[in-house]
Amino acid sequence: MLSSSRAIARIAADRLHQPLWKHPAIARAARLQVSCPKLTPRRPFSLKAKTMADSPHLGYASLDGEFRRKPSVFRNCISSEPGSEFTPEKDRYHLYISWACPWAHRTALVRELKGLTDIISLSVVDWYMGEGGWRFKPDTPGATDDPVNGASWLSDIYFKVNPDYTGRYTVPVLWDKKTSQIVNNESSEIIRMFYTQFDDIIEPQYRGINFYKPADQAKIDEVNEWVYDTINNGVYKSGFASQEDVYIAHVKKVFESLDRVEAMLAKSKYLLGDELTEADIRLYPTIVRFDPVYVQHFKCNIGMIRHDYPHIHDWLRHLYWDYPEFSRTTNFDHIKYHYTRSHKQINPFSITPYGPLPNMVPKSK
Ligand SMILES: N[C@@H](CCC(=O)N[C@@H](CS)C(=O)NCC(=O)O)C(=O)O
Repeated sequence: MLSSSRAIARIAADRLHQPLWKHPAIARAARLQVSCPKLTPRRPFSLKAKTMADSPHLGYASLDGEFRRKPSVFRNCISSEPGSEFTPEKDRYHLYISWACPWAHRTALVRELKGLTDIISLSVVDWYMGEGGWRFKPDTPGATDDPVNGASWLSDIYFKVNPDYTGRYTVPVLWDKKTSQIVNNESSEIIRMFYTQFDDIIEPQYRGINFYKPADQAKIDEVNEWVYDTINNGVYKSGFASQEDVYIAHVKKVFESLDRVEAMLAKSKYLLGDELTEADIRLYPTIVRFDPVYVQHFKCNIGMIRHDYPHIHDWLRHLYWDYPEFSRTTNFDHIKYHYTRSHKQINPFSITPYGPLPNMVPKSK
């Protein structure tokens, strides 16, 4: 429920046709907030600072308050080029994902959009991620076991490839059953392999669908760059910040970029015109998590998609309700439970907020 002053400000902002957070009353409140003395100690976890900051699994910020995502390690490519080690073949590759993870979400989505579900098999980890990382728990609705490697933990797969592995055990993982190794664990590269490399073996109706067409690449790259930094990863940088000034700097950038997206979607159906492109595919997993999780859990609460961003909201509902591939790969239970119950530093009692209701507003409203 909105406080009455906020509700009044929202109505006034609507009348002025400007984003809520730019309304003078809200801007004034935001300025006041910024100038408040810090109530939290600068290093809240001082006793365990080193361990916490170094924790690879749970999203703790570094000692300067910033969350920094580490680069992915396995970067091979599936390619039909002569001499390629990883050639496109049916039943050769297996994709490990979490329904909760926005990066893994992209890969599951493109696997569906490109008709690869019969070509590349899929395992889904449990939504809970603790100190040991992701685990397989097929009793959880929506999760599966690991029929390929028989692993109990995702880390087993990384150690199988390299017993001395010291990186993070992240999803997605694209696994090669033929040579028993990880092909790639970087979502932005996995989706591009899916666009083109399997075209000779997929059903004819999916061939030639390319969400990163050569003519559009420069525009897509440009949008991807700021969307990644300030929205996809921006929500994490806000939510995992351990100092208030760091959080405020990031949360403002999130909403500045949402305003930019809103302006783009006011002009066209998709981010870059009349066609769905990679730019939409990379934005969707963040926007679909925004109201249900990021607003409260990552404190990205200057506005909500459903109330403050009508064009983004229309775009989101179009993708979710009109494309079965988007709704089939969106599992709100895994999304909500994962964030709210895995990040104990943010939500120590693991109580999952009941709202907002519904997770996805119907198109007619
Ligand atoms: N750059 C990677 C990031 C993947 C990533 O950070 N996945 C998170 C889940 S949202 C993860 O598995 N984290 C486990 C960990 O950090 O130990 C990609 O886009 O594929």
